[in-house]
Amino acid sequence: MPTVNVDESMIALARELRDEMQQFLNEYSFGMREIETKLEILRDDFSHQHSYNPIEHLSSRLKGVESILEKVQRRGIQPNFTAIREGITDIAGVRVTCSFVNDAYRLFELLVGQDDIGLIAVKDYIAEPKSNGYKSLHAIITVPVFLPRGTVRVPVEVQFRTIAMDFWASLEHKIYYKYDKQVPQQLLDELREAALTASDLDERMERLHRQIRGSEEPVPAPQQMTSRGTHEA
Ligand code: 0O2
Repeated sequence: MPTVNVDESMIALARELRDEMQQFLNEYSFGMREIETKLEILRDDFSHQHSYNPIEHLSSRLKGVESILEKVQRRGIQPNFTAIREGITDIAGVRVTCSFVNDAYRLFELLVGQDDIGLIAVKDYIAEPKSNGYKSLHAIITVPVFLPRGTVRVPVEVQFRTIAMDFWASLEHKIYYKYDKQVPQQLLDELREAALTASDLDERMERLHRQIRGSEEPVPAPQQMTSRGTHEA
């Protein structure tokens, strides 16, 4: 095999870039873990205090490098860490799946109401679904991450949705990619109809749930709590 002359300085540069990229992604991963912990604490406290669990499922994902670069290109963002930090706010994502719409809103309020959380933007696709039928409540929030080199505020996209919305979105996502984003009109129409059926199911289930639990409010309104999380008289 012929020997290739490897430029040492190029290798050093590549290693530096790799380390910088790893540090960049680590910050998002730490922020994501902070948010997951906050949601787990809310869930566990409700389960203990009210024998009621408002969260059916919690999941999180870190955007892959390829997917970040695709968004950088699509949005015309400068390919440097500072510009990417400012321009892309869904590198860290947490999804909260609830049984009922009401719980999705309550958990959103309880999370963004916490002292160390900053609210950057909200997209309420539950109140205003997308034209394809997609529903979810999206919040871009920031959370402080305390590192030896200082504190960084990390943006995390949190999606709140019901089980029915989640079922619809995961199927729609699969169809979208199966047809390489060119979904036949008939399927699009059926998906829109299925989204309406899912919304109808959400309403019925919430009504039934209210009948069973009566006027009892399993998840307290956040304004009833002090900054230390204790209930005000
Ligand atoms: P993944 O794999 O879930 O992370 P963008 O579309 O990202 O350029 P923006 O404004 O950031 O623009 O998007 P938005 O509206 O806040 O939605 C971002 C995320 O919401 C998506 O992330 C999906 O998770 C979800 N989402 C939004 N619209 C739809 C939809 O029509 N169908 C489904 N199934 N999910 C949707 P990613 O990064 O696309 O994917």
